Amino acid sequence: MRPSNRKPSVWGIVFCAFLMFGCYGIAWAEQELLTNTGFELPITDELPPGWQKFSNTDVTFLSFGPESPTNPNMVFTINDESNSIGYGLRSMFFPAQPGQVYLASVRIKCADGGIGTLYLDFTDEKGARIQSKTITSRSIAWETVSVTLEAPAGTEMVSIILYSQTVHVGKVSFDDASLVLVSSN
Ligand SMILES: [Ca+2]
Repeated sequence: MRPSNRKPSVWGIVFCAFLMFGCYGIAWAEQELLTNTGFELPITDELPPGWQKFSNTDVTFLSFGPESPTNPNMVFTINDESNSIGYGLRSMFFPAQPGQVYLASVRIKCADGGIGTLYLDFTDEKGARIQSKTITSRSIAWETVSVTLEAPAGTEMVSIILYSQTVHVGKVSFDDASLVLVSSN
């Protein structure tokens, strides 16, 4: 065997630095709570894994498919044809505590007059709303919207809702949803 007097290669150093930086990056990153954030997983039981219908939404007005004939990226679309019925998807519920601050975001793209709404929703143990915060978009190009809110007293769970409100008519597409805990008091 040759004596081990070789100096580490530049690429070795770069690789080690990459590993170290990568580990720090993971430690720093806020943990994504949602699964199937981009609606890429195959539909099971009418809905994408990681999502449930909101309230009494008629799922026949929800669709999941490629962004366009030439873009296979999957998106979630609400085809809202009613000015008296709202439709939406809710994420799963996640345990939350009063004082925790959450950040929710999603990309929204509207068509045919549609308006999209993102809810950050704090609920009790039965899923009843305690407090929520919303943001809407009527952008016809993809737009990222986000909301931040501190969980109020009584909070047991946090979730997000992607919604087309009761009075709105049109199409709304959603993609790349996110829900993260940003701080705990
Ligand atoms: Ca997607």
